Formats: sequence, structure tokens, C-alpha cells
Amino acid sequence: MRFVILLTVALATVASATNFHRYKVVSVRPRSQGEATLVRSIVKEMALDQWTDPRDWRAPIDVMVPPQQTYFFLNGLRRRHIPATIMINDVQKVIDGQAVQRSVEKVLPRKFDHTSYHTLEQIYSILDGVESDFSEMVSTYTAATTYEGRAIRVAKVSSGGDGTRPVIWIDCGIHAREWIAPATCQWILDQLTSGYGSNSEVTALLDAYDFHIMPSVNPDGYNFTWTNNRLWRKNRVPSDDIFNCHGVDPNRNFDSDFGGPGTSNSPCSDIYHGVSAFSEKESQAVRDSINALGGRVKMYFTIHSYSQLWMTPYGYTSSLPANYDEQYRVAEAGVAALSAVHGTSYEYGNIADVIYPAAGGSSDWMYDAAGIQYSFALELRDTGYWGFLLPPDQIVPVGEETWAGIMAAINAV
Ligand code: 0X9
Ligand code: ZN
Repeated sequence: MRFVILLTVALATVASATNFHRYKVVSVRPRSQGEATLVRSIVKEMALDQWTDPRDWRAPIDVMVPPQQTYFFLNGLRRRHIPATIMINDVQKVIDGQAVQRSVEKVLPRKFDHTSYHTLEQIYSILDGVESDFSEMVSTYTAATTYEGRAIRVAKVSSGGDGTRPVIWIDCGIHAREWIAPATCQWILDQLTSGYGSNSEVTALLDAYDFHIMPSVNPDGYNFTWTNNRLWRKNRVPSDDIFNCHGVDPNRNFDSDFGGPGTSNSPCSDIYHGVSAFSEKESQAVRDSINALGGRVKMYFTIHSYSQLWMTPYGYTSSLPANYDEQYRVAEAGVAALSAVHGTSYEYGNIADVIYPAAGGSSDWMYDAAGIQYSFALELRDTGYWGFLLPPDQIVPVGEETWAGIMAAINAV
């Protein structure tokens, strides 16, 4: 009897996980604006998961295609002579290849480990470890509790002062499947804590600024990428009861032209903006923490993947903010330092031009409503080889270059 129950539970667990067996990721390279528009409409019509959606038609559009639709999709492109290459031949194989290495770690770690990706539980255990190992410098707080009851935590790193130092805010993982983002927040936290007193650049930064780091803005979504669907993007609130869809995109839920371009009012869409601005715990957590800092936040960084971009406001309009030249200058300094580390190239500029128009994003709200003059959204590696499935052996190089870029940007201000 017990065996039967166990077996049923095991099967139910397996059955509920989304399998990407023989799913392909196709990198489409349109030859004109017209072809790019055509590709987008085909993707929409076929309800495919578009991994990238660049505004510039010269940049590849990466699309994930289920096996039943591969022939139709590729043939459609072929007939129109639209160039396309296979970026990933079997998505599940890549996921499984990374899973072997994931399942090794059973005991909850207390120290940083940048050789593999970590579950939310592991990340929070590391956070606890750091808080107790560096108790004079690190304290953590919970910014909000999610729909499924998980804490959205922040690590505050401060070398002292009277609580009035300017703040550098860094958040990671607002989109669940962008695993390199939380890993990079962990890298940064490690550099700050281990570097204070031994690394002169880090020491100088920490004597001038407090850092607030939110390693996982979207813990429910992130957890879901480990248990059910590696490619989940949004949070996990039930969003409609007709199709049983879930999730709001927290990066469409800020009060920055809420519901504007690049958002969707369909609860099943990956860019669903939610019922109203700040309806979600994730966006509330970020907003409330920033507000609680009462105007001390000097710079805001929000970390995504992928495409290698360093973006400045705005996302909701192609108009440029008043201090655009200044933000551009700082982005340029950041990118120069980032690229110097491993030769990784980044594009930079305002969101609507560099990537695509997208309203309701956090970095626009930071500039417009919170008045933060330096507000950046970064898309980390790569440019479409692994995409969201960036192998864990890139955590260290990505951490190194990103942190170098962020330090340079802070120093440029
Ligand atoms: O679409 C997004 O939210 C970001 N790209 S991603 O592929 N990681 O989903 C870009 C965010 C840019 N920021 C704003 N639109 N405000
Ligand atoms: Zn993202």
C-alpha cells in the first residue's frame, strides 16, 4: 500500500513537470524589418516561446519550438528564404545535463559556492551563513512575502556610518528562468564581504556606500523553475480561471506607464502586466524597500539575462530622460570596464531602442517616481548560444565582469 502511494506521488511529480524533450531553440535572422515583423507574427500565431525580441531587426530572434511544430515552423521560414540556425537541438538534454551536477549538493550550504546554481533554499541558507560570518557588516531583512509564502529577502552590507550613506541597490532574478542573475547577486555579495579590508577598491566603495542586494526578486517563480518548468518567467499567482493560467510579469507591474507598450492584458501571456500597478508582492517588495530608504538610493541596478545589454531609461517610450547623456556616460564607463575583463561585448543605451519598448518596468519607475538618477537594467550573457540555459561554469566569469562593470559605473558617478 505504502509503495503504491509513494509510486503515485513520484509519478504525479514527474507528470507535472514540463518536459522539453526535443524542443529546439531556433535563432532566426531576418534580412529586413518586414521579415522581422513577419517572423514575430508567425511566432505569435503559433504561440511559441520567443526567447529574445530585439527591436533592431538585424539582431537574431531566438524562438523555442516544440517537436510537433518544428517542421511547420522551419519549413515556413525556408519557403520565405528567411535564414535560421538551430541554437539548441534538444532543450531537455541541456537541462538534464545541468541537472546531474545540480542534484549532487544535498546538504544546505552556508558558504558561497559559485561552481553551480542553487535552489532558493540554498541561496537563503548561504545568506544566513554570510549574515552570521560577517555579522558586523551584513544584516538581512524580508521585503515582502510572496503569494506562495516565500520571503523576498535583502542583504544589507554596510561598513558603518550613521545610517545616512548613499545606497547602491542591486536586485536579481525578477524573471525566474534567468538563473545567472541570482548567481551574480551572490557573486557580488561575496566580493563585498570578502573584499572589505583586503581589496582596496571594494573597501573604498563600502566606506562610501551601503549596498542593498536582493538576490531573488521572484522566489515563487524561481522555485518553480527548479521543480516544474525550467523556462518559467513570471511569478506564480493564479491569473485566470478559464485557462488555469498563472503568473504576472513583475517587470510589467510597476507604475511606469502601466499597461503601455510591450505589455499584455492576457493573463496567459508571458508579459502579462497584472490587474493593476503594484498588484504583485514582487514589485511591492522592491518599491517598498526603495521607499523605506528615503531618498538615499544613488544608483539602481536590476539584473536580467540574456543578450549582453546595459540599459538606461526609458522602456515605455523612445523619448529620452532629462539626464540621458549623463546616464549614457556612466553606462559607457561600466561597459568599458566589463568588457576589459574577458572581452565580452555589450551594447548600451535606452531600453526602448536597445531592446524593445516595454512599460511597467522597475528601472523606469526608479528614475521617474523614486527620482534615482542612475537606473540601469542589465542583460547578462550570452547572446544566444545557451540563452537562459547558461552553463554554471560561466558563473565566475560573468560575476567577474559584471562586478567590474558595476564598480566602474559607481566610480564614474
Ligand atoms: O523584457 C524585460 O523585462 C527585460 N528583458 S528580458 O528578456 N530579461 O525579459 C528588459 C527590461 C528592460 N526594462 C524595462 N522595460 N523597463
Ligand atoms: Zn528578464
